[in-house]
Amino acid sequence: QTLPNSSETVTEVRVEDDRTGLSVETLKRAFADNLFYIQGKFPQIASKNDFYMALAYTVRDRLLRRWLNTAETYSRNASRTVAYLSAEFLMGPQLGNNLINLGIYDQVNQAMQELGLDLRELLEEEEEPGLGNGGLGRLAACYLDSLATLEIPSLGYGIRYEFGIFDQDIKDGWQVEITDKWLSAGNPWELPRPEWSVEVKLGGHTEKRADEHGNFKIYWVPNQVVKGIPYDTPILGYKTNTANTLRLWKAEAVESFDFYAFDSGDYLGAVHQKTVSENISKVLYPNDNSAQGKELRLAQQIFFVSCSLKDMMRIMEQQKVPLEQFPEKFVIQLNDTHPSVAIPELMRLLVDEYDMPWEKAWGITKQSFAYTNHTLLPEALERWPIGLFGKMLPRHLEIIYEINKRFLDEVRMKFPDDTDRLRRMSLIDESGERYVRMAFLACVGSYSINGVAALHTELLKKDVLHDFYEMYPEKFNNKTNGVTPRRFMVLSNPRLCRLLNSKIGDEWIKNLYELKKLEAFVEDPEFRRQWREMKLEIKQDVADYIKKTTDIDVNVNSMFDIQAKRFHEYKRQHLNVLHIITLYNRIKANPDIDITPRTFLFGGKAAPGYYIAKLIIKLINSVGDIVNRDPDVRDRLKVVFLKDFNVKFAQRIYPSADLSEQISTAGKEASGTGNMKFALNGAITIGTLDGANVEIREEVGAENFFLFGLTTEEVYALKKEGYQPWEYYQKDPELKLAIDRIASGFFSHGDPKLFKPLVDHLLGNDQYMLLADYRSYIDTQDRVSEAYRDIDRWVRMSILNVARMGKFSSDRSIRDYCEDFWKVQPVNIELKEYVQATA
Ligand code: C3B
Repeated sequence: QTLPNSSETVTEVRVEDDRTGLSVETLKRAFADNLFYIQGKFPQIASKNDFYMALAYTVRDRLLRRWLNTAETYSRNASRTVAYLSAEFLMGPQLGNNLINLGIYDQVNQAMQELGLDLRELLEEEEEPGLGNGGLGRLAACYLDSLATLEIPSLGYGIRYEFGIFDQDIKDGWQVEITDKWLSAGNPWELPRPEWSVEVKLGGHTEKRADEHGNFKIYWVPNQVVKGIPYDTPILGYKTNTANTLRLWKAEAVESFDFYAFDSGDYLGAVHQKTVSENISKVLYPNDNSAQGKELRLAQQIFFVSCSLKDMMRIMEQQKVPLEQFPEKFVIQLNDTHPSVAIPELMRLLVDEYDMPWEKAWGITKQSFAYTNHTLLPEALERWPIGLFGKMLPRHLEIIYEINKRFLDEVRMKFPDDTDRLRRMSLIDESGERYVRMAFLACVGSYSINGVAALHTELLKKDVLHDFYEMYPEKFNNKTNGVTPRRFMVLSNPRLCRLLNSKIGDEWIKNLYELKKLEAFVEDPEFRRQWREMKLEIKQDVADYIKKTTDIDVNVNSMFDIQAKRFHEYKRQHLNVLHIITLYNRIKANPDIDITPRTFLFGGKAAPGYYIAKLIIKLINSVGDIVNRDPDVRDRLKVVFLKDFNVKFAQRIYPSADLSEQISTAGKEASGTGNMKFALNGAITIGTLDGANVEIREEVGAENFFLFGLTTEEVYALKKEGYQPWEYYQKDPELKLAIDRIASGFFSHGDPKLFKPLVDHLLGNDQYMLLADYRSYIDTQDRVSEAYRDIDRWVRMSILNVARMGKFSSDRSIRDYCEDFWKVQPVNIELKEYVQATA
């Protein structure tokens, strides 16, 4: 093949069939080829990971045509694009999802079988990119899936952490953290794009100097410059030609360190500088729902935000879109406040680097950003101490002061003579040490502000952002979260899918409201029998897994009662434990008591610095040690803590649940998304009126949902009148006995000190009101036990839950975003047969 030598010359290169063909024969040949030429192995000595890699490359080859065509089409049309900025993308394993979305799962499964390999085992091999903590990061991943499926031009922008969320081990009942070296075996799904690297400035000071025309300008003199290198991962839509891009930035030193060595002679100093730069994308902060006011964290935020904005500007330049049209070309969605320094950074780029007048730049900025709030917890609302912020971002601090000055003028105009309002709304908190309030900055700089469930949005308007709601009511809107049925049903629950497809076809995968058609079969006893059998098979798989990993025997006819989510006091895993202890106490008081057998499964990580959360994990394991071994229990209760809950593991566990525990204190869980994944797989929820539970209950019907506990208003009212947890403890003998068991050292080899901090929290101020909700929870659990005994009734509830969950597809959420304020249209991608190489 000769290379074209002038712009008129066009060479057509036929893409080799081995790289695109989908027949089982071609897949086998391509797989063998990749094993040999990429992994460099004969099958006889190849490891499981070699086989996984060979298959991953075989699949990657088959999606590249979609990926390149998508990029080319967007570029040619200069399509309006959603830029989803997020510090976290909890993607989970890629291979299985790509097989599903390409529609080649069955062929590949057969090809592997014919080669004597087990596809499921190869899927297990993948080290998942755990670049997120929990709900917020996983939501971003679900949204990318839906954006691609709905053919919406979009880019995810984030950080390519070298170490993602830590792996969790359990030693002597305690959580132990292990660094997540997810890249060590190589990552076949990403392509580095070093030609699109950008530089980011940090630190230093600003100076006012005259430019070459004698005009005074502000110059930022940084003391550190780092390079951001983009790594692209394809995001396939389900059965469409669209393949969007997730672009993650890796930090490196600006020049190779030998450059510095030659330049300054300071070899070791130069190597040190390289390490400092690379540290920026080294590790994900492992906090969920709590802000870490660390310098490095702020460096991560400005790093990926600045890289991403410059990348958007590069794209505009390449597509010849004038900078003034930034808000027409891009809508930037801020996933919480983590990327909100994008607001002053865009101002800085426009004003300082493109010499735009302030008013014009501000007009562009406030039309470009939209902000999603994900939490009401005060400890999770980001605030940066002025000193730290100014040291890292001196120019951005000046810009924030200017934004604030103009904003407070606006407040004064709208609410004259209201100085307290000015103090409350200032972007700078001056009540003690001075802070930048990032949520307020996001509100001022965005044209849309949304919460993630109806109740959450109402509470934002009423409480945390009330002043901003009064100032800009038109900006506020709700976008209830959703989850992708591709990963959390099709991929994770093939048994359920087969059953659904046999009754209602497979339209539901793209239009989840189609599940409604299941209601027609709820009265069919044969269908209910099949449903029940399906659930049993799934539970058997999980029981085998539990046996293999923990050596605990569980009874598949017992109710699988599951709480899987990050550990946090507001999520109240310890309320669940109080229920377990209560059942245990009932058995101890009367060993022949007739109780519904249950298997309690827990999964989830605690932030490494969150002592009480880690103590709750220890408590679960300690209670399990006693309960699981006590002969009086006669295997009617089992308590299992499954370590290292992650996306891969979540996919395995959700389908097996009978009961889904969604028991947060009302008003604390913004939405929850695990609640949706469980219900979509046929679990019944026991839950409070919190987050999206409220809407799930509305959809599935109150009779198919176990509601308990105080409402948000009741929580507020009780707090106001002076909540006394001690009184509940004194009044309720079952509660008292449960807490006394913990306090006495019964679960800690007679050591009353071990769980004392936890007991003190509960009896002292009980911030999350476990004691107030205990009785209602226990009584409701008794109703759950009763309901489970009537298995036919339970199966009906399970079917109706699935049938009525259509609303909670992330496709619906994304459609709402698109129609309501993103104003972006789908772009159809045509697959071209040939790749054209032009000079
Ligand atoms: C979470 C919230 O805690 C969940 O209620 C919500 O469903 C998800 O976000 C997605 O919206 N969240 C989180 O995971 N991390 C934060 N820092 C804040 C909220």
